[in-house]
Amino acid sequence: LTDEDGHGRDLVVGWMRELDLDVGIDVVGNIIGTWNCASGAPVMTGSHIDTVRTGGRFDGNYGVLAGLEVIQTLKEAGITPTRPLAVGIFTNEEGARFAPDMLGSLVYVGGMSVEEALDVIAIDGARFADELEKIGYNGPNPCPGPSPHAFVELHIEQGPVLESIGFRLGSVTGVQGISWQELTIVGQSNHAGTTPMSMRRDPAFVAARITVFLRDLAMRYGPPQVCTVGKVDLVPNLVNVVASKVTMTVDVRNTDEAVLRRAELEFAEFLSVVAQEEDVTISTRTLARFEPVTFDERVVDIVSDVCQSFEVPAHRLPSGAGHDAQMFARVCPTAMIFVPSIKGISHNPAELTDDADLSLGADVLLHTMLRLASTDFTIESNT
Ligand code: HGY
Ligand code: MN
Ligand code: MN
Repeated sequence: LTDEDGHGRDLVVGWMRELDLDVGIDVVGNIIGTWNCASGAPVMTGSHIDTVRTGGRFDGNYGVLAGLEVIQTLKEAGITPTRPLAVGIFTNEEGARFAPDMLGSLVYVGGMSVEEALDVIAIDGARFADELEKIGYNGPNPCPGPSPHAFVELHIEQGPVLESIGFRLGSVTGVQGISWQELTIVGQSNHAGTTPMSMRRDPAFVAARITVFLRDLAMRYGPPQVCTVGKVDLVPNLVNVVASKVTMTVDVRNTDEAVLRRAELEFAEFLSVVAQEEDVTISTRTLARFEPVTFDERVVDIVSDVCQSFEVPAHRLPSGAGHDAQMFARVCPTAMIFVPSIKGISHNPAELTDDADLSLGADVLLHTMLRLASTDFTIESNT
């Protein structure tokens, strides 16, 4: 919702209009471009064009641009799908400034109220609704939005799996559970030189113990358990002052909900012990909490079949990153297509994927969308 986000939105909306799509903008700024070439609920693809501040060019952008490329290619080839095709750009997928992540698609599917979303306060104190209005994307369309016939998202893997096993395509089976918390640790600021160690109530030390505990927990649990401390703000953040307060974030994820809950419980117990030992207070605030999602087997199979039709087998894997598709799985048959990330790097300007893989992924997206358009999901698959 920065000015740069607004400019990016204007640019992509311009491309949607060049494709003669019907462009709708909703109350939390989601943008849906629809090719109304037929009747019925659309097959929808799409992703996000917001990035983490230090993000790469492909995370999100790739899925949106490939969706537009699919429509342009079909139009130029004179092929009219049997259902409308839609490309969505979902607001605030990253959640790094306004939590939670996937906020736009979550509101779109009715998982968060519009009122609650509009009142979210950013890490820099800005209010969501005000920032959305500033860039002119507080649209008229209501949320929840209409459910698509099916949803498929094309995305870079953002991890090392496909590259490490030599696969060019991934047929994504689901998304792991996500638990984000903000911790506020309050101790006592003091003189760095005169205060004996035995008298300190040092939140910076507690933050370090928390970070070490989370690393140990992830190592003890083993893969796919991951824990990340991404943001630590000390007050007053001065060389010769023992900090009075630390605000930090904790990102804990696992594909298994029961294990994720166990990790959260163990962490909560540790916080109460360390608060007592170090004589500080620790308060927690949930920033995001999404259970693991399993995609519709029928759509996952269609993705795999389409990949096979290109004689490029797809590896089945869960997504370590959150995606807008995990929200659409709540309302319609949904799955994802992955292409490899070189060296598994993402949320980093060095993020990169080979051109050949990018275009192969877009080809798979095109044929998957056509297959979804001609699939009647009301008939229980007899397999
Ligand atoms: O945090 C995530 O997994 C996503 O990039 N929002
Ligand atoms: Mn993404
Ligand atoms: Mn991302």
